[in-house]
Amino acid sequence: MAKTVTKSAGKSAVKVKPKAVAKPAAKTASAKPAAGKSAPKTAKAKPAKKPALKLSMLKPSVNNMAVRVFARAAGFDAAETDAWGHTRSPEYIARNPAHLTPMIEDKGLPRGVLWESCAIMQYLANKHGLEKFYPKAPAKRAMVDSAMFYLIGTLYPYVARATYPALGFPHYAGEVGHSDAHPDKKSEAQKAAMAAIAEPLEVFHSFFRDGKPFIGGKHPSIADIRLAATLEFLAVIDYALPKWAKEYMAAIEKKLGKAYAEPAGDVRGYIAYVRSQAKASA
Ligand SMILES: N[C@@H](CCC(=O)N[C@@H](CS)C(=O)NCC(=O)O)C(=O)O
Repeated sequence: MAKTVTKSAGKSAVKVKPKAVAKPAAKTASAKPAAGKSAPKTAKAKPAKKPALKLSMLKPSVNNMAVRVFARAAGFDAAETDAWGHTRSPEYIARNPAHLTPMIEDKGLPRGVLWESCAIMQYLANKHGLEKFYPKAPAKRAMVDSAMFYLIGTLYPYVARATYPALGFPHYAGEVGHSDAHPDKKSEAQKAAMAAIAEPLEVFHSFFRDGKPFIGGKHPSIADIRLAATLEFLAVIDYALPKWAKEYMAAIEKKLGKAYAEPAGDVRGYIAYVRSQAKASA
């Protein structure tokens, strides 16, 4: 497996507050100040160590892009393993029977690994106190959760059905990819999914953002990262995004800088590649 160690949190990326920076629990438990008390001041405070993260990922995937953006924006020292071609190997399946990426490895987890992009971001934000990305107040947190569940359960299936055929993803667990229906029927289903995107997309704007720059308020939350990453795929079908969505994506990229642009570059590069292939064979 190819291993790439990413540089996390560039200049423009969000800095993790020292309080939020995690160290491996076993080593640091005794050094942790009591709740509510600040750490004793030392003459020369060492720069906070970035929390380590082991992530198996696929570069062309927006499910992966969400976690990769979050890891960089939150300042993790992320070691990324490119799992392309390995997700169905016996070794991978022994750890992750769902054979999915993104997947993190963490000794604190009951089974040592965790998949599902939103669950990964929720876990890391909880573990490291990253409230800027995932508010702690129950009502605010509920809105972020609702936006993410709505995305995974409603918007994403439409986006997948509309874009996966054009992206050349063979393993989509949906009717477009797997059914043995006539190609015309598949094309009809793809078009219907494309048409269905507009309604849930508008819900993110009118209900979840509700006049705020981001679902998270002034700062992008994990739901915003998940939404912006999802919308990246729509370029492959030349989907006409509404003006607000284009501005919203640009605002997230501006706010998160390299943390967003680098993983987005992998997705955009893949889209450019499949489009050039499609042109060449036309
Ligand atoms: N709902 C999941 C979707 C994960 C997913 O579909 N991952 C795909 C890449 S986009 C994958 O790893 N596929 C490899 C395989 O099934 O072997 C998430 O948000 O993480």
